[in-house]
Amino acid sequence: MLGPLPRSGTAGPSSHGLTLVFVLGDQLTRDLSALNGLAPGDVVLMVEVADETTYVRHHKQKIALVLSAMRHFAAELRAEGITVDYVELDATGNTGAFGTELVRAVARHRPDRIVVTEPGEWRVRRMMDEWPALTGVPVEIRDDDRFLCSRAEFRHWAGDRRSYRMEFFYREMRRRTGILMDGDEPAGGRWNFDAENRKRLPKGMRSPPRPVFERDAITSRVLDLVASRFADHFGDLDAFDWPVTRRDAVNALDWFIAQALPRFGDYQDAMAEDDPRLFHALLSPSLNLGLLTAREVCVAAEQAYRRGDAPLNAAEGFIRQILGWREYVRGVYWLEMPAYAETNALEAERPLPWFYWSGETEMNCLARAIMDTRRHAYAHHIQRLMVTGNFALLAGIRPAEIEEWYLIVYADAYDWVELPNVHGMVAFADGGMLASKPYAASGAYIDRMSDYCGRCVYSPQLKTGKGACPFNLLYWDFLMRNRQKLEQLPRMAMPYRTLDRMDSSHRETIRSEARAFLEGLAEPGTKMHVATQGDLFG
Ligand code: FAD
Ligand code: DLZ
Ligand code: SF4
Repeated sequence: MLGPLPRSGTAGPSSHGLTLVFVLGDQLTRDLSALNGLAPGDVVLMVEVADETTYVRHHKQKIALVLSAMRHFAAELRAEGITVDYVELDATGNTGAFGTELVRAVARHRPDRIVVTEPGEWRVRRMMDEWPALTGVPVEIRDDDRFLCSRAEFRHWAGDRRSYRMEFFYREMRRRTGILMDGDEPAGGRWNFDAENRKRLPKGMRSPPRPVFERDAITSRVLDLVASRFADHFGDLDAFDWPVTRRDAVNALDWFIAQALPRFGDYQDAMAEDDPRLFHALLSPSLNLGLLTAREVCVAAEQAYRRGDAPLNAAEGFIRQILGWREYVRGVYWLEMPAYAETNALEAERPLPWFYWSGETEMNCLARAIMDTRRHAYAHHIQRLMVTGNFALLAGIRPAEIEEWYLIVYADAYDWVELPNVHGMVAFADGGMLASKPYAASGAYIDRMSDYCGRCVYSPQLKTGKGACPFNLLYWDFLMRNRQKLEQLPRMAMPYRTLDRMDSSHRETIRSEARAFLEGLAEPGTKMHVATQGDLFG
């Protein structure tokens, strides 16, 4: 059971002299713990720094989103009468790093103390340990209470387990929060509607038009800055259309609940070439920046169900993603880092193929998912997991390279959420700590869930030979290559039984065709060879 836990670091009105409250770019929440108890005369510091915009070469839209949302948040605080010291990226004297910007701000304001909310990432948490010595001022680090499960509560739930299962955690969270519960029982008598939530999109069905978020002067200035300063980063800017304020984000939530949630469950796993976003919420960037809270989003979905505006399989399927998966991966991240990122259980060592950047591959599903990503800094969960992720798993791509790709290309990507999803769910690099089996699938799965295969040069029906879908070859080859590590997993018994029923010459053909395909991925001089990103994405 998740037990009650003490909260540390929440403050009442300040009994200090001047406090410098440092708000990071993904902490744009008015009732952030660090902003709690702000006194007259206190100063909020926000800094745009080169280190954060380039520690990986983020998609242009991600940088624009974070900077525009930061500037809007600062303006909202100022409108309340709060003093905000805001350092723009191009400001004279900007040193480009959190620590040195804090030092400069301390010289400007001479605070008695610095208050900050713990960051989302391990990398930044380590930096914070250095700040007292660096600035000569005590630093109070407060809990991030925007999550429904605190780090300590997750640790308590995890106990001595060496592997965790989302389903059990999720049920505990339902009980503990009361979300979608009727007394002690799950609403509708069932915890899980996954079986109903795997429908293929019927021919002719299209998602409703999405709301458009007008670019104001702040966003336009940021887009110009990003276009000139980060021209060589991956991704297009022209389709930028993300909510940059809480008001926009609430409008996006309202639109989703009214227009898309009713069909979210049924078509949650479907993929459509001409309608890539389907009935998904596109709320992850707003949630991860702090423009929306996890609780309000779950409550809005529950209320739609209670009003009869959305079926239970939709509300449950959606709430499971946030109350379940989102909280779960964050819990695993903080419990297991930093060692978590170092494991490579399947000993995958192949470099990331070049087409992950260019989209130039004849595999239509991959080309579509990558081009959608490049245009929108977005792909939905099944594109990430079962197309780009599945290919990387089957091809044995080095986990660190896949992780970096995912951290770069999505507008919602932050280490705490990207890393467990990629390292654990996609690459199975943690050996099963986060998921009970690798999410590996052949072309048949992609064909069942999408319309990609109809426009592909390969055929999902062909298992070997000319025109055979590479996912088919790679799937069985992956099982053979990793037999020792995977066959003891209960959920892998069936695929291994099927493999064993194949005659040995067929298995040998698969092996040699898969080997040839994988060697082709690395051939220098082909479209697929791996190179540094250079200036190719302008
Ligand atoms: P919807 O499908 O509408 O889902 C609703 C919400 O549920 C999302 O907004 C998100 O907050 C949450 N959610 C759903 N699945 C997950 C999950 N597995 N983990 C955490 N939250 C989840 N999500 C991120 O926010 N940032 C990432 O960097 C990220 N990287 C991912 C990498 C891989 C390989 C995979 C398989 C998944 C990743 N996810 C990530 C989870 C998920 O794909 C995105 O949250 C989702 O696609 C966001 O789009 P949406 O808001 O339309 O989601
Ligand atoms: C992602 C990002 C970017 C691109 N730029 C900034 C920035 O200039 N200033 C800032 O405070 N935060 C930025 N961020 C978000 C941080 O990377 C994020 O706060 C840390 O990763 C901690 O989770
Ligand atoms: Fe992808 Fe294979 Fe279908 Fe082509 S045939 S779209 S490679 S799954």
